[in-house]
Amino acid sequence: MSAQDFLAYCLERNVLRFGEFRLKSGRVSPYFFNAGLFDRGSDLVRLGRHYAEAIIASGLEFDLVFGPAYKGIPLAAATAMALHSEHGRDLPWAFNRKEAKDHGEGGSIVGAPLAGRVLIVDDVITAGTAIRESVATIRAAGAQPVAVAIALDREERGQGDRSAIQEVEQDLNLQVIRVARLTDLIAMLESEDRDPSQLAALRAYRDRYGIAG
Ligand code: OMP
Repeated sequence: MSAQDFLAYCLERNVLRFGEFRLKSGRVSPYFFNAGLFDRGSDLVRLGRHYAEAIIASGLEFDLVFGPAYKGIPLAAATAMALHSEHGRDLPWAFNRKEAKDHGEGGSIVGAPLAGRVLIVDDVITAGTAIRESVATIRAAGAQPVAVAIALDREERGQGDRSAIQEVEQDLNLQVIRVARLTDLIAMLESEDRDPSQLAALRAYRDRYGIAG
């Protein structure tokens, strides 16, 4: 399963769309990746396999899979299942609540206790804001975030001049594992006979907000 197979599937399921979208960072993007539209059981099976394959290929050593609320939760569950069913790795997994519960079992972490080397599973990194929150949650629980696996690396600049991924790697000390990146999407559109205006808009956006090179 290649990055382009994954992106073709995202286009087919409308998870990846072209248009005009205002992002969390305030940037206005000609494309948007909406992982919430993986809304069938078969989507989760397939998605989990893509994440698990990228994670195993990276050679990362880790002890626990963590899904940040809300969108990361089903992604982490699907990934933990695929790590077991496809790769024989039966690992603990957990997620956080957005608001700590003050009754019943209490606390803000659900699932396995956070411990050891934690792999975060999330949807997209643009400027890197969301991932900072997850790192803080895991550290506060006394565990060590070591990597983040994402479906799409939009390959944009972060909060400063470096790429968002460089900021995450250098400032948060996290390895970044991605199923696909903007470069893969542009290459795929170039190889297909598609609407040239979509490709032009993607290139213009990359020139404005993308990483150098
Ligand atoms: P940063 O926090 O800027 O890295 O943006 C990542 C978050 O933006 C993701 O967790 C999503 O909530 C959202 N997002 C998408 O889901 N898909 C996109 O294509 C772009 C964004 C975004 O707003 O940048």
